[in-house]
Amino acid sequence: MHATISHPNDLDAHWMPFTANRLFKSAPRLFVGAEGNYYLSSDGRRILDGMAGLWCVNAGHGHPRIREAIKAQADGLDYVSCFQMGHPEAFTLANRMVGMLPDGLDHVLFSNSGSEAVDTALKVALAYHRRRGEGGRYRLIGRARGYHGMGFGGLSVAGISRHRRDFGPLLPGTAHLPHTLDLARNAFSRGEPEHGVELADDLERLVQIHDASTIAAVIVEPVAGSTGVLPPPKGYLKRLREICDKHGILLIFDEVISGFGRLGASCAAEAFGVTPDMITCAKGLTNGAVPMGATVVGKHIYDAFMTGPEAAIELFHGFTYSGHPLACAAGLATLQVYEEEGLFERTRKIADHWEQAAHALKGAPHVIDIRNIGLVAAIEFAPRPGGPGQRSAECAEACYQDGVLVRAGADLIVLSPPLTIEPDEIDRIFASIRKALDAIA
Ligand code: PXG
Repeated sequence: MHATISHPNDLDAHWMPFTANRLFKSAPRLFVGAEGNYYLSSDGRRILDGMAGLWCVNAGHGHPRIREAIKAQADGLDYVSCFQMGHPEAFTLANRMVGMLPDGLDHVLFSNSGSEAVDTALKVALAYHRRRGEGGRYRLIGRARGYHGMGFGGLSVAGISRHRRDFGPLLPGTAHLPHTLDLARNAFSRGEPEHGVELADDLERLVQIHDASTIAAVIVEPVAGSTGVLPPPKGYLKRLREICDKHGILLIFDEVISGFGRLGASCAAEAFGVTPDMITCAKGLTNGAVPMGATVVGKHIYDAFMTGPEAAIELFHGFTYSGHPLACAAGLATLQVYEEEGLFERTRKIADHWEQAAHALKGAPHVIDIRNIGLVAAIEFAPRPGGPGQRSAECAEACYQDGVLVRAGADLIVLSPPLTIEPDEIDRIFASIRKALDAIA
């Protein structure tokens, strides 16, 4: 029998995700509270959250409106399936989302995470073509350095080798576009880089190799996030849209990070004026307070399924928790907060200060690139000879000791604070990074 009392210092049973478990458990970092732009650590310190949780707490932690909405929903209807029954909030939330997203994104399939939203989009793309008599379109195209979650579908179109290599051949019939990072031409760009629109033409190369009739969809993050913030080169997304249109290929924007305010708009599609056939979202949809993902599709896609006998299920897909009442309540309250507090507009305004503060790090030790757009930024370091990744890990640790939480990637510091961040807090984040860099070899 296992003991039924859990000891706070018994860390063994939880196999932590994306974590060096043994290292963490030898020196755990635990949080016990959060409010606004700050975490409270278990050693009693207030830590400025430079990551909005994990790119998700866009309205700040513990927002009273969202908290109350979740509580009220838990007091009312705890759970009902959305399979052949439902509850009002799922419909209301879908309507609100469609109302705030650009025209052409009209119907919402709910799920529980970005990974599920992505796998849903990929499956819908395949089924859509089949419904229309083009079942030969099975190929799914992603991009190098792409991150689309941890499901087999998303991983198959993703382009981060370390995430893929342990898991076998993944889905057959995928291909990848090149990534858009070009330090030689675009280092220290502010916002969208000047150079690289032609990288979208690689899709024509893939069409030449595979033939358009085998290609179902292209999926990209409009701004690649996890890999280290790669804003799209000017004109790139538009070019991708044109090539997809020319060949009847669906375009999917993975907006798990770029959706709901990060770019000062409802989504990247709005920010860049390019409408894909589907977007995937999660994270900021519920302010991270309850897990939820969503795949939003154009009317043309939905309509292609609304044929055949009325009594027939149109899409054999869904999850136990699709449209979960608590997630819907959190989502509704979150969207209301974004609107009432004008957070997307605020983001557009404060993004200038953010950009200046980020780029003021140019010239700091080891810094070889700074990239930013909306309220997101990455600072890239020259790797320490013989110790790749060490500088960013040491920098993030020093910032944490200084009371600022930033995310370290491979020789990168990645930042995406709550959209509620104040100018002096922005300054504090970058001052902390500067101080750390001055001390790092
Ligand atoms: N697509 C994108 C673009 C994402 O950024 C997912 C899909 C998957 O979402 P879920 O909810 O299944 O995790 C993501 C998630 C990081 C980091 O360190 C980023 C994510 C998740 C975990 C860590 O940047 N993004």
